[in-house]
Amino acid sequence: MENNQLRINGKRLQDSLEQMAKIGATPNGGVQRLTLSDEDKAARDLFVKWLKELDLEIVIDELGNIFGTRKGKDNTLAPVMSGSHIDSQPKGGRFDGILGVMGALEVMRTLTENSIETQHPITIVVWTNEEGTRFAPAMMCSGVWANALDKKWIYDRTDINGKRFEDELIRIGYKGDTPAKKSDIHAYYEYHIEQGPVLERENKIIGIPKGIVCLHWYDIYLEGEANQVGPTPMEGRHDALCAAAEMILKVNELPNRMGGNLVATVGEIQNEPNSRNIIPDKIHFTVDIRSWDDDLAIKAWDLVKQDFENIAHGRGCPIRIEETWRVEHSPFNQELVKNIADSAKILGYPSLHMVSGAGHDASYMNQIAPTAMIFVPSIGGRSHVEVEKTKWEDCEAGTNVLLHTILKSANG
Ligand code: HGY
Ligand code: MN
Ligand code: MN
Repeated sequence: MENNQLRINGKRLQDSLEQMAKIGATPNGGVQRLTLSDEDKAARDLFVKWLKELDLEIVIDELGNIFGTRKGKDNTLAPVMSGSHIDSQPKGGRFDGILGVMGALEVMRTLTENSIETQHPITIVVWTNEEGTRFAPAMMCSGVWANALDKKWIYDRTDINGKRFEDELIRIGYKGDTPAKKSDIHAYYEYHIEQGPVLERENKIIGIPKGIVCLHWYDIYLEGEANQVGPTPMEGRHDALCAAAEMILKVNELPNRMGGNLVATVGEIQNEPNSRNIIPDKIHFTVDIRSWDDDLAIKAWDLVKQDFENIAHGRGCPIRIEETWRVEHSPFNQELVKNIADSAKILGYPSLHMVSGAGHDASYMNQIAPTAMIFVPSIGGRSHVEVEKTKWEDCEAGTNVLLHTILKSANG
């Protein structure tokens, strides 16, 4: 069969996604596969089993990144790489991350069953801890692999229960010996759900991001003065939760104040002692700021940081600020973007150029290799929720685009 007649097996893709969705399944149809949890391990074990069935050369590195390589005609050439992540948000969706992994696996299966040989080798990858929800920051292990984050710092990161990243990696048996060090990559393609409303609104099937926005993460700690809520007069209180409340609204007002293309969110908060009859005295909350314009995001942070200092001072609640993580915006490789657009056109799928508001491992891969992404629509624009859903025919369409785009790059 001519290569351009090739199509993936949509039923097999759906079946693999449905098997993965059973691992960490939540009551309302989502998944919870937090990084380095037992559910993450179970999904990794199943993925490795499927790699073995394809006779791929499997490598697990010291951060638990999993690589499966299919030989090419010339194995001195750098591989074409494709993949994403298996970990999910708490009560997350059944497509985020795993679609890109199952899509790349389906491409490997299709090439193998049709005995297609490619010039370059092809590598499928699962990156550890893309979400950054249990262990911050996000895109952690592609970040180390791309030499942008420090392994030691990552190993010592702890979750809310004080569990260390490295200890959890060892516990699930995925701390490999191979150094987590970048190697030469001919092209990196990541296939992912859009996680937003644009493709559905514009009635398109394939999204072709020109790149990913910058992501800036901060952690804020406030000290107040706990006391009995009854006898303590309102005057002179140091209520840490009220200080946080004022700060959180300042974050929400930021995009309007900056007048530019920027989003700002407080997603996580811990309040202690969290008892209805004690004035709160210990708060931690997170700030997430994103924009295509890195400077605008930094200006926004400088502005709201000043607000935080003023509010903390006014309420007598000392503040500690951690500038936890920043990854620059990532404009993708134009040639790879064109490859995707050409594949969508040949396959007859309507496509749309756009920007990714969600972060992906492609943010770091773009710093070290030619990189681009393929999106398919999220129904209702919903993601990071149990109702996250993409039509099976769109999953199939996106995987066919991935197949032909990889073939194009793998045959030079
Ligand atoms: O935060 C993000 O956009 C990604 O889900 N880690
Ligand atoms: Mn994702
Ligand atoms: Mn996600």
